[in-house]
Amino acid sequence: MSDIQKYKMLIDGKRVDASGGETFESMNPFTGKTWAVMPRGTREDADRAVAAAKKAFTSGEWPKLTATQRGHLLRKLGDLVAEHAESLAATEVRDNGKLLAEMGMQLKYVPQWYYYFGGLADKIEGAVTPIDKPEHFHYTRHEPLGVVAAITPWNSPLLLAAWKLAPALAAGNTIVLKPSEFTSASSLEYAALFEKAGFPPGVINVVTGYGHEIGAALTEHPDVDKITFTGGPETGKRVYATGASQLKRVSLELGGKSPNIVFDDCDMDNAVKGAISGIFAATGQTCIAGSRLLVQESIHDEFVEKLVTMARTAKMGDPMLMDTQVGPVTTVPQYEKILSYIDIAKGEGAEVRLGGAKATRAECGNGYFVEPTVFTGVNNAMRIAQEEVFGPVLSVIPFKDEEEAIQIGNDVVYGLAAGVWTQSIRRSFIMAEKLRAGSVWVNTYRAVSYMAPFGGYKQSGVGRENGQDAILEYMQTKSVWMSYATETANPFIMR
Ligand code: TXE
Repeated sequence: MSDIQKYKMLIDGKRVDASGGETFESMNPFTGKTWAVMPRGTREDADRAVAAAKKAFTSGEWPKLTATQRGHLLRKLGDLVAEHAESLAATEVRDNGKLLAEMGMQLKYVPQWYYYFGGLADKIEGAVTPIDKPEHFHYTRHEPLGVVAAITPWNSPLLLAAWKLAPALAAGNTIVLKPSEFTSASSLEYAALFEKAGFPPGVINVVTGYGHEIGAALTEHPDVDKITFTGGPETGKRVYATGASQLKRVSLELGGKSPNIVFDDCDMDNAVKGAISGIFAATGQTCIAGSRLLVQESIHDEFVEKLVTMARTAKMGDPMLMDTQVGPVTTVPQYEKILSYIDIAKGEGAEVRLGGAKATRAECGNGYFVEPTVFTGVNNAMRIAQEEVFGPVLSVIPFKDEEEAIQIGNDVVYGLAAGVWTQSIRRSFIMAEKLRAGSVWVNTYRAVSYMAPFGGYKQSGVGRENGQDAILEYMQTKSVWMSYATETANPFIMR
């Protein structure tokens, strides 16, 4: 038990255990063994963290800082993330099973969120209105909301925390961050950087524990002004309903069943790579996974052949090795869910063209691995085409023409992303317009940036992250009226 790492939460600038003293274990999905224990935060801990965030919002140093000074702190945090990128990446690989090759890239990129929103902090300007009332002056102010509860999932903890923290802090809010119980370690290590960067105590708090315990307590807390949540659709709906009961601001980034659409006029080799990165990167555990591959009938068989040939070469194994291409599934429930969807697809009559089972390759050891799986003969009404699997499982669906591609592409409850592979400019514009998704990629897939607004249409979410849209999700507009009339008008008449 001695080499098991013990973590503490961060509340009001102090490293603390859970109030009840309880902990839970975190597993390394490659070894299948417990490697760390985390505090099992309680309702009381949620109260303490929210109280600290509220105090930091209303008194002390934070509310006195200018927007420019907040920007400096954010940029300092970005520098510190860059400095600690290697060790944070290693923690994420151990806790989450993400590939070191991907985490290295991701953590080099994460600082950009702090630099971008640090720069944006002092550029959110109100307006002077040419108001229609004589002898009145009117202007607007964009003000922070207050205490933000940021709830993150297990698939990309530090990246998704940055998507929330950077705009929320730039806007002047204070935060309680709760990472997923499956992958809390990196966020707790991250917490050490907040103090180093110079954020006053209580501005950013990090609590850990189960979603139905401390997660629910945060969303129900009357002093939480805004909830920003990334996670599964069912939990998202519950969080939305809880937020609605107190009319809190809520933004949600939920699942997807994104179509990756391949036309017969595409560059086929590029499209094959795009299809593979859409579904097998990050072991398919991404909300933007291109899990429905729509292929035009005229090239269907040739394309599937090329796709399967390339996907078959994917190297699985230890995520710490730089040449591993497909790592383990992060959690045991997720592993079971993926295998059960593979059975569902088989039961529905889909044909396994690749994989279709757990991976028993020697290099996968005792880890939770699923073979990269390709199903053909899928029609869009099947559950495998309608429901999010969140794993390396691709459903190939044939289509006749543009019109049918749009119809099938949009025929799901989700609308997070879509890909289009074509050499036609006309078709690119039409598809970009007609696909009901928050992000549309043409001849590329999985591109995201701190500059580009990201979010869902339909049941994929509410609100936008990234880009200039994101900061306004953490602000509210105040209308200020001033009169310079020498005499106040008739009080019984509305002006
Ligand atoms: O997510 P949850 P889970 C999808 C994916 C996956 C499914 C379930 O399909 O199979 O969701 O994953 C916290 N009040 N995505 O169970 O439950 C929880 O502690 C407040 C897509 O891991 O949504 C964690 O911090 N919070 C997704 C966070 O919510 C609660 C990424 C997400 O957990 C809570 C991950 C409650 N009642 C999974 N219950 C994406 N959009 O990328 C749980 N939580």
